[in-house]
Amino acid sequence: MRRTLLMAGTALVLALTGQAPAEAQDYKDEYRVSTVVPAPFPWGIAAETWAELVAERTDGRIRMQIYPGAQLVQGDQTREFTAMRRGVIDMAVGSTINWSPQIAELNIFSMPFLMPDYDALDALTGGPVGERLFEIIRSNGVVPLGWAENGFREVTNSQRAIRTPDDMQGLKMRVVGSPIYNDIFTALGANPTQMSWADAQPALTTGAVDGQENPLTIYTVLRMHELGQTNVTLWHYVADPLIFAVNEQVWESFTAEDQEIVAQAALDAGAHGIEVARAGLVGDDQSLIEQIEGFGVNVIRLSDEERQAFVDATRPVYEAWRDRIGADLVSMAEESVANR
Ligand code: X2X
Repeated sequence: MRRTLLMAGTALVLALTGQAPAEAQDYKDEYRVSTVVPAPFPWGIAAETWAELVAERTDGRIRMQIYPGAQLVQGDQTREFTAMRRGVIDMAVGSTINWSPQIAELNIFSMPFLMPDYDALDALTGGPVGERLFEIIRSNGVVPLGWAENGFREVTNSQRAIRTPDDMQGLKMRVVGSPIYNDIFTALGANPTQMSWADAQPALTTGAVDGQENPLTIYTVLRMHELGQTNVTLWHYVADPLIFAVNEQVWESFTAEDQEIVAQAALDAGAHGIEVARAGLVGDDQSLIEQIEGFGVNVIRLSDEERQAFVDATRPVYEAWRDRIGADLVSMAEESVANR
């Protein structure tokens, strides 16, 4: 009798969804969530909020443990996406930069000076570009659920104020794991070295590199001014959104109700994470920048003409990457930015 009822229930779900129903009792004791930086960085806060909301709303059925420092891939953040696809990592809140070695289209956010402001970033993540990127990620065996934010990446260094591309000449710069960054900094006359975040921190501490580029929240939480990074140029050349995602098999193992909870929690955690990432950096509230100036740091705000010199110097890189990313996607992005 029980068995018949169960089969009838299964048939009903199959008829409604075309999928066999997942059983909550098959769940793992713990789901491993990869990030690069932990709380109190906005990135880690987004991941923790996601885990907390899911635990609360599933009454503890789904327990998510955050593993920062890309430790599940031995610190090599450029292998995070592959590990998630293969199920070595169950879930992640990951940077589009770190996943771009596998998904070339994600380099769209690293196109120099494509996004002049937060509205432009939102127009990409919240518009047809974001939808297209999520389709591509899905077709690679990973289920994307929403966006969070690392932030606009500003350039810092220990040697001198950067106001013109000339000021970059010969500076040893730590850059992230997409080759587009090598191209950008080479075009500007600097000397870029690609390094994981794990290696970047000692390199900054020992002075093995002169500078780096990261969002200002990374700068302040890490207290980079104490590592000699006393020149900060606000050039807003690229922005770094983050994606909440789940391995496909893990996703399919969840009941429809729990999928809904995990997805909604990602949206809610993303909204909170983005608010934290922008605090003190938008509109009249520039308090994060004032705090950095309060440390005695030389914060350089570029005039439109000064910024344009960097746009011009990196334009050949932008054009060279148009086809590598996909000319259609780049056009779509340019249109979204123009119509924001
Ligand atoms: O490595 C970086 O610079 C970081 C932490 O911003 C990313 O993972 C993209």
